[in-house]
Parts: sequence; structure tokens; C-alpha cells
Amino acid sequence: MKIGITCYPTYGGSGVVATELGLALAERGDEVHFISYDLPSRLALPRPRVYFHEVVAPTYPLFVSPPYTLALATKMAEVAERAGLDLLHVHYALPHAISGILAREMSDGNGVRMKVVTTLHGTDITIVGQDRSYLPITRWGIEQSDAVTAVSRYLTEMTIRELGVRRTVETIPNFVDPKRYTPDGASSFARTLASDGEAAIVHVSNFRPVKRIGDVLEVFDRIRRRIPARLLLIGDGPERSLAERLARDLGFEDRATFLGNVVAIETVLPVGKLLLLPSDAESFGLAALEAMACGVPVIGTAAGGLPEVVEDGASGFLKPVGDVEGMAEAALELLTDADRWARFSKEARRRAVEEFPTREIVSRYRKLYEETLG
Ligand code: GMT
Repeated sequence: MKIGITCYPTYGGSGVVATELGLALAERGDEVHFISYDLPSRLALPRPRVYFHEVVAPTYPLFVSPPYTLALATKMAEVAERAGLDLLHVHYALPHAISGILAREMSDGNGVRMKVVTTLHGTDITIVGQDRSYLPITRWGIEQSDAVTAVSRYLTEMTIRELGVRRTVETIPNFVDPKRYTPDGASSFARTLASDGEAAIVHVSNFRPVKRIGDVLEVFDRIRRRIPARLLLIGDGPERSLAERLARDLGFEDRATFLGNVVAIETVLPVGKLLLLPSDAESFGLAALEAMACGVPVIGTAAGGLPEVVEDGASGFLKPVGDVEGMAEAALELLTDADRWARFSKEARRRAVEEFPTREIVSRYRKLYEETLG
């Protein structure tokens, strides 16, 4: 099968999932064409059967901003015709589903109608899709796609309830490569990030308001007052400077290490004792699954799709949004009881590998493609 994949190339779970899926499909024999404005961060080329097509959106004085949606649609249609794509799998509703639908209509002339599969990842529905300026076009993009998936039951329900979408949305969860994300995969550099006797507490995000970075720091502050600990922050985004300032104001600047965007996070995660994810609502929480695969239990919020990933009281603890006291107490319970931590760590790894099996999940996408192509 010849598949086009469009995703955001920058750091972020949707681009990571799209890339891993594309690589897995290519390994199984499909031809995969990534189409985006930059090379996805986890895509190392060359590789057999994998191609990358860069989208350039030229500017013009009359344009408010370069019309990326149109340049993307044009590139998609061009690749579809040249490579003979069977379908386009777009990740994140806006603007990718809209560009995909335009491309499908544009390349309709050849007699073969290319299909569009859209995967919803989270904020495309919970934030962007809720905005009245974007709601109707998000709903339209979903309804006009030939197949639609969402990464958790929570997101599927949100899409149907909040957007009033009248069509089937299949839940296909995210996955991680259990051979790459392992409890013993820390690099020698990562091992130097926390000294002996210090508990490394990890947070991974794009530093946006939905991640509640302030809560990450508040929880860590309560931990480090009781035991020696170090906070490792992976990622970057609009609230990073706020986080740096808060670490200073709370008096633990020297205990917080901002690592920025790390490509190989599987080399850092295993040094963690816990992952903190106190978000308002994660549709899935890929960072949690990645940490679990590395044997790192998760302290997070009982909100959104995170309870579908982390089992409260077994692979981590989930508390109400904003309950920094509760999260700190739960963290300390694990950090001060080595046997209990070891049980949680083992269960976290087991759950990531057995409940989110890469092979089966990739096969579910492949089966959906076949059904969509009829
Ligand atoms: O948080 C975002 O807006 C970024 C987005 C992304 O592109 O990575 O994250 C969403 O998709 C991930 C992959 O499916 C999920 O693991 C994240 O939970 C989801 N983020 C939110 O729902 C906040």
C-alpha cells in the first residue's frame, strides 16, 4: 500500500505517533510518504520505502500569513498523483484534515479516489476544536474524512458529544516501541543528571498552559523539602521561562535541570523515579506511556484519557486536577518505600508493553486502511 502521512514535525506526541506508525508500516512493506513543513523530529532518513516531501508556503504582501493549508493540499495532491498514493493519513484535525480533503478532491480526476484517514490527538478537539472560530470546520473535516480515529475513549466521546459529530470514530490507542523504551536504556550522560541518593523526578511536555507547569514545580517543591531530589524538565514551549522563574522563586533553582527538546527521550526517562504529569486534561498522555515502558511510575491527574493509560494505585497515582498536596503525598509514598516503588515500576512496564502492544495497534491501523479502501 502507498500511504501519505501528514503530522506536525515539531516535538509533540502526535508527530511522534505518526512517525512511529509510518516507520512500522514501512518495515512491514508499505511505501510511506511523509508530507509536512519540516522533517518530523523522530524521522531519521534514509530508510527503505520512506520518503519525505517538504511543504513550502510562499508569502505574498496580500496574505495575512502564508496559506499553509493550501500549500499542504497542493503538495499532498502532487505526491498523491506522482507516487500513486492509496490514502492519506493525517494526524491532528486542523488544518491537516482540511488539506487532505482538498487534496482528495483535487486528485479525483485520475479515476482513483484517494482516501483520507484522520487521527484526532487531543487539543485539536479539546482546545482548537472548541473555539467557535474553528468548531464548524473541525466538525466538517471530521465528517468529510473517509475514516476517523481518536487516541482514547475519552477523546472519542468528547468528539461526538462536544462537536456534535455524526459519524463513527474508532478508538485506537497510542503505543511505544518496548525495545527502545526500556528500564535499562539510560545513557551514561543521563546517569550524571542526578547524583547518588537524589530521586530524579521527570516532567516531559511542550510547556503549554494545559500542562500546568506551576503544579509540576509545586509538587516537586513539596518532595524536595522531604527527601533529596532533582527535577529534570524535558521539552520547551511558551511557559518555560515562567517555570524557570518559579523554580527560582521557590528556592530550588539549583535542583531543577531544564534539558530543552531532547530527541532521544528514551535515554533520559529511565533515570527517573517518577514522571509528573499534572495536566488539566491529556487526551492520552504519550509521555506517561513512554515513562511506564521505562519502568517509571506516573503521578498525574484523574482527568481526560490519562486514567486509560495509568492505572491508579498500580502503575502510578492519579489525583484531582490542581491537588498538588495529594500528588506530592502520593509521590513521597512511593519514593520512601523501595519495595512498593519496585512493584509499581514493574507493573508500569508490564502495562505499557502488554496493554498497548505496538504490533497489534499498528495492525489495527492497517486493517482500518484496508476497510476504508474497500
Ligand atoms: O498537547 C498538545 O497540544 C500536543 C499534542 C501533540 O501533538 O502531541 O498532544 C496530544 O496528542 C498526544 C499524542 O496522541 C497525546 O498523548 C497528548 O495527550 C495530547 N495532548 C493533550 O491532550 C493535551
